[in-house]
Amino acid sequence: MLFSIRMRASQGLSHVSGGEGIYGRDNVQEECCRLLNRALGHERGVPDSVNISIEKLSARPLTISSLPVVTCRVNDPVEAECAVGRILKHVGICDEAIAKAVEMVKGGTGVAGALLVDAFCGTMIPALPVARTELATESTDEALHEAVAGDFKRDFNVRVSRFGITPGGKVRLSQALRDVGLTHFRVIEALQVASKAAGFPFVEAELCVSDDLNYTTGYVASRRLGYVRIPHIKAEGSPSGGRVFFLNPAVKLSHLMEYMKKTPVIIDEIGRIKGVKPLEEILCTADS
Ligand code: PML
Repeated sequence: MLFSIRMRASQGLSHVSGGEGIYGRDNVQEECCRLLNRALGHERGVPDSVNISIEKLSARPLTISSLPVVTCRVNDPVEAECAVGRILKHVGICDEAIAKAVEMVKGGTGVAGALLVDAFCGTMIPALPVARTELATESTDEALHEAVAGDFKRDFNVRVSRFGITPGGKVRLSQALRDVGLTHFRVIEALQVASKAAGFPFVEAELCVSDDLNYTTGYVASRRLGYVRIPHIKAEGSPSGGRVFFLNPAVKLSHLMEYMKKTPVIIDEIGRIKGVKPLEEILCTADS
């Protein structure tokens, strides 16, 4: 029997901390305590509200591999932004979409979920709650593509949910990450989100920057280049950040929402974990 556990902590209307995983019955209590401690000990202070939800999974999770991991060698935010642009362009994202995404994460998206951008023209795509998209037909799917006026924080973001890693996978992943000097819990958690998202064929790429003040490494993920970590993606002490999915415009949004929010996915096999590499090598490796 497996349970999906999700924690969300907020300060006023803003998301400040989150965490998620899939666990067996025996680990539910321990994981809830761990997530609660994370929320209460957050660097931005004690949150106004902490919600922990525990759901028994009725479907068996899809088993997937984690994306390969590499860290790009960059020295400062200017080089980091250049690397983000080069990587995204390399995997087929248009300049307008790259500029839009960079601008959004620099400003701080202020939402726990991912904003959606058309990978090939750069317009934002609204994401409506599953309850509304469950009724969507092929024709309303087209309508959902049209950018709507109004609160983009409500309408444009999708939170990836119901993902996890098997206990054996976690041991192997932690060891492989430790071997290249990576011990922060964020790497394991973000890799799970990125691997689940990359499993959806219409997600062309993802850009993610932590909104934590002192966590300055972000990533660009794609099936082609894997999970590319970008240090110095923002300045120390900056509250900005967020997550953007670059979508192939042929996507059916109802399918995307169903997969991201509802389909349980668990990592067992671990992709290759590489250390720090220069950008050119990361781009070349993908072509070979
Ligand atoms: C987050 O947890 O807010 C995103 C962190 C992304 C980077 C994790 C890493 O160091 O690989």
